[in-house]
Amino acid sequence: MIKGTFFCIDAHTCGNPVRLVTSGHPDLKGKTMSEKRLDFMQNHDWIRQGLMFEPRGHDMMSGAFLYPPCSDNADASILFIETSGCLPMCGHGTIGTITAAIENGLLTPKTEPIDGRNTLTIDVPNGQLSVEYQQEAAKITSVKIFNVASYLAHRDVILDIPNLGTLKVDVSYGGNFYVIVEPQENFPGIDQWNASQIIHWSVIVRDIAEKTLTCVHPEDPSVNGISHVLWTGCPKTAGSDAANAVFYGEKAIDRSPCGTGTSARMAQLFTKGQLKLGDTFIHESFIGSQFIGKIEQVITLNSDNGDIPAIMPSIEGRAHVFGKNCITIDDDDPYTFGFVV
Ligand code: PYC
Repeated sequence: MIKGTFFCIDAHTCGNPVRLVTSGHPDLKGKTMSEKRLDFMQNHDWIRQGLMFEPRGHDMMSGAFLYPPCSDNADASILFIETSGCLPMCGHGTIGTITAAIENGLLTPKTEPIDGRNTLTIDVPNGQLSVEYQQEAAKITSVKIFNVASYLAHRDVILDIPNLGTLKVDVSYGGNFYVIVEPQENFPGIDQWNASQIIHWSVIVRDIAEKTLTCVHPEDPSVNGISHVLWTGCPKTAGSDAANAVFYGEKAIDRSPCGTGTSARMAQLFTKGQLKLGDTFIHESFIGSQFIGKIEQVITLNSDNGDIPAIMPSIEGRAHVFGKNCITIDDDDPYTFGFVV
């Protein structure tokens, strides 16, 4: 028997997939996207599993549902679904969702353009985003997200990694918590490692960092835990300031420069005095695609342990829609909820 039928628009942001699900939305309990995300994870996660994992998805698959706004001032809300779970925020996912939704008439801004800039306000599980986009005829040619406050959570932590040696890492928040590893004695840089090495060591580094360090968002404790590892190295695309390989889920390396990862990296570099207010930061992905990051504002976050210096970053990139599809999830299918090899 068919459990669910889902129309989807498939797109990619700088190479990383975004599957915008346009029908089959479960009714979610809660007033905020944070509460709705928890309800989805507790009661409807089979939809994510069925649509993201093989055979309907793959290791890197990532997607979203567009919901009506939760706040009075917002145009819409986004729930992110990924192989790694329901992220509180996803940068490449937002860029792809906005592009696919506007190009297909699923989202129209409430407000008129300001000074020629098209703007949107979007509720996401960990806060609210302002979004600006550029349009040429029917195509969205750029989406700029003003992301949530980002900050360095732990600095210069030594992790002992069996069979690799010690690594000095930082942990930074840009919508998700990232372990950031820069080139050093036991890590030569992403340009010297292949994808299998990055995936192999990421699983171990994330696990050890998660057991060693506490990461809880000061304003929303439901946002917690280290989900990603961001490895750095020499860029290869002209104009890039830095390069990364972002690991997520069990086997994925982000094909995009990763919006929340770029925000986390800018917060780390800002706190360590290597970027300042107003700086742009062109970040390159593992496949050489680019996002433009910028430090838009500097703020202070209040936590029980004192004030935390933080930045309000923006990330700009482009997505391309390449297909539409109707996916069914059937009880009789031996892989109703997908599988991970
Ligand atoms: O762009 O924020 C991002 C992201 C998170 C995981 C994959 N991409």
